[in-house]
Amino acid sequence: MSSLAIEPCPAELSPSLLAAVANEAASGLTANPKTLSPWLFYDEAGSALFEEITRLPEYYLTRTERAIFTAHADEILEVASAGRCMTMAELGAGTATKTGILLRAAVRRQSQVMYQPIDVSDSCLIEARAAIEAKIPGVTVVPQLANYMTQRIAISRPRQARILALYIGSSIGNFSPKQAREILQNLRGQLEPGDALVLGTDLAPGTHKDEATLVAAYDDAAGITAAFNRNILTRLNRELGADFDTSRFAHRAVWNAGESRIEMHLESLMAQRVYVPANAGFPALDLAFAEGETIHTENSYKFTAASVEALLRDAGFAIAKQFEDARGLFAVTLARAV
Ligand code: AVJ
Repeated sequence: MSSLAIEPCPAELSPSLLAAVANEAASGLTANPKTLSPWLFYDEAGSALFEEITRLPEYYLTRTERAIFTAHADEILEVASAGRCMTMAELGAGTATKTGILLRAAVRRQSQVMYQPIDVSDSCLIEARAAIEAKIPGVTVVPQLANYMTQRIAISRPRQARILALYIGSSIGNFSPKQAREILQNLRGQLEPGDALVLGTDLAPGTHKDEATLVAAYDDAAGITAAFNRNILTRLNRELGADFDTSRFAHRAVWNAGESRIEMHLESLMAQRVYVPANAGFPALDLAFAEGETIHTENSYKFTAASVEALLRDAGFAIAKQFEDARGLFAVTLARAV
């Protein structure tokens, strides 16, 4: 398969990004329990580590979703378009290999397809446009710079086309159920009845999947996920001048059954202090860590067929079709705006 993988985007520490990072540190590290937002993972080094994660033997998510798309792309496009011309819009980028499978299926049905990736990173969007237009003739990329979590998105609809929205890669898993509902409601606001959504969700452990399989995906033997998690501290050292000793924090991946989520934490291996200088108007932080205290860095929510359906229903969608891999690890849901 020809690769559409997009190179990690170059680091661009604009004043607004510096302020956003300083804000996360000031609010998250003074909270109890301490937290940091998962978007902080994705600096240049972290984006490269995430690409590595997607190829790990334990991290079944990416390859399983890709296999579902490969097996069902034509059917997804057939059901979604219902005989009409369509345009595709995607929340979040960095998943261009998987999007490519659906885009190729779309250009088999109609010679020209408009693809609208929506992302917060300008450089990612520019690279995505170049890669896709070069590799998939017939696709016109119309990027949109927006944060789909905090801003209203605007999807354009050329000549009465149906919209097929993509929210794949288990990206929705980073958000609480309430935030997830808001994101899908925001998206639904741009759609008309009959438009479609492809939602990729990782599944909770149950009859088909054991907890160990799930936890291993977030705690791989090669230690890549541990490096990805610790990189958040390296980033704060570089961008804010903090003095974290990353060797004094251990990677932890924990299944929280009550909340149906994997949690990633960085556990302080000893009592220690960490200093973060003042940045962008945020005050300096003199932080105390107890031995065993953690920084909660990520939630990755896991679903059941029923919980996906309930989430979609609350946002104004009805399920058209649900696809799972043979091992019952991952679900791709095709829903229709009602
Ligand atoms: C990019 C949010 C889908 O939750 O599986 C991978 C991020 N974190 N390994 C996920 C992640 C640790 C990933 N998502």
